[in-house]
Amino acid sequence: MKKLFAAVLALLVVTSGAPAFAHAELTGASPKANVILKKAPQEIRLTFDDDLIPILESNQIAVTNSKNVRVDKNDSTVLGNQLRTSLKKLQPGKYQVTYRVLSADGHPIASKYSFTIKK
Ligand SMILES: [Cu+2]
Repeated sequence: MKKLFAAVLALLVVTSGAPAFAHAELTGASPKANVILKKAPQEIRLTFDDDLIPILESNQIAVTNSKNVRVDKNDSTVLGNQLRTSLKKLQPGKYQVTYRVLSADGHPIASKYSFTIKK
């Protein structure tokens, strides 16, 4: 009986120590990473495999041009597992998308990618 109790206790410790959920991963992006576009996009839309936690400004997309000037409208909004932001009128060139989100398991995730608008 003592042995069984110890085994149950050990199991509880192991399961509670492991994360209940894996953190959100990017499953889709519009525009996609490294694409060369003919037309300027009007927004950035990122999709994750899990919902984001919309607390204050924990979920943000920033888009910058080759001179490191922000070209997004700084209006990032969360809708379930999606994060979107509007863009100003973009000229041909290379742009960098930087994002930071708070996934459902409480972990912040940050990454970046770029896309190009053809002349
Ligand atoms: Cu996580």
